[in-house]
Amino acid sequence: MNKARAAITTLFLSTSLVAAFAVPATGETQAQPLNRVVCDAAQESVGEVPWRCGVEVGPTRWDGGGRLGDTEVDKAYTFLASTSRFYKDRFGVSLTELIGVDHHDGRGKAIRAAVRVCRPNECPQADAFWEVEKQANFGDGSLADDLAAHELTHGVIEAVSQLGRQGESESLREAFADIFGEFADLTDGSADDTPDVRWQFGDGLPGGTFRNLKNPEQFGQPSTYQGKGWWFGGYDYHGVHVNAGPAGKLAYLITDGDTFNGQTVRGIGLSKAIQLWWAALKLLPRDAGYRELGNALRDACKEKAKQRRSTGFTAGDCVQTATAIKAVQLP
Ligand SMILES: [Ca+2]
Ligand SMILES: [Ca+2]
Ligand SMILES: [Zn+2]
Repeated sequence: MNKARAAITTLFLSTSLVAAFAVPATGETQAQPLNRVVCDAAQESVGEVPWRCGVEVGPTRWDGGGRLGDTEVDKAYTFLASTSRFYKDRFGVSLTELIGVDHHDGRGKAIRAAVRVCRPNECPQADAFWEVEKQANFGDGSLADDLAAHELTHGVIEAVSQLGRQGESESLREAFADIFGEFADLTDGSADDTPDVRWQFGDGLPGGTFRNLKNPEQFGQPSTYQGKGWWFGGYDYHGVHVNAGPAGKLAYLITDGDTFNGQTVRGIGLSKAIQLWWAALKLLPRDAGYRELGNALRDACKEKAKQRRSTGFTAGDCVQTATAIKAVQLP
């Protein structure tokens, strides 16, 4: 008995020691203040050679210093803040702590971004991408609130989820990046948040909207699992984005509600939808696909409804969530 108790005490001690030094996977307890570093790639190719903002290339603007007045740099700087505010306000997560990196350049752990980024043989180019080296890269004309939040959310997904790097898992990475990108856009209070652009993705870009979560078909994405427009040709760059369609549609249905595919959904509203998708992201098992997404959303809702007083979720919200999942025909 004593022996067992001693063993348990030791276990507790070592667990708390580990807890004291480990960075929590979700970053929820971190209070790291916002710290940004933004660089101008000036149309250099990023991705093949080491190209770290703050190391190989000096920063243009950072928290506490630098030069104002470069439109692209200033936009990136602003969107790093608005996306950080979204994660802080909604989930208590410090984005700087969670996805920032310290290059020992004197700027500390910071969210890093580069603008006017080119790719080998593609210059100028209007794509944006997140690098595993923890840097958001924006091509010419790729700066909008939803797309910036999309790229930073790739870093978040890498940090808090078990989503894999192939098949439907890779599509769900794109889907969650779009969904949280649009959630951040819808709640950032920007002047362009009008009802007619709700759920449009890239609406703030010079090139305009290029995906629509409410109506994925508008840009050739399917609304239902393996439905019209589904890409059966493999999960290359094209396929992963196309097959993110049903998840975006699902986020729209759960949030706003609608009648679709013979099902009528009463939306649970933006605040609860944001919490639901966050909980589901963290619940997804390793290499999850669409079947696991449906399970995670249903399970997350049930858990929240159990704590109705603190979460505001009701059993009825979970019925609506299940109906929406049925509407997009998840397996
Ligand atoms: Ca917005
Ligand atoms: Ca948008
Ligand atoms: Zn993406």
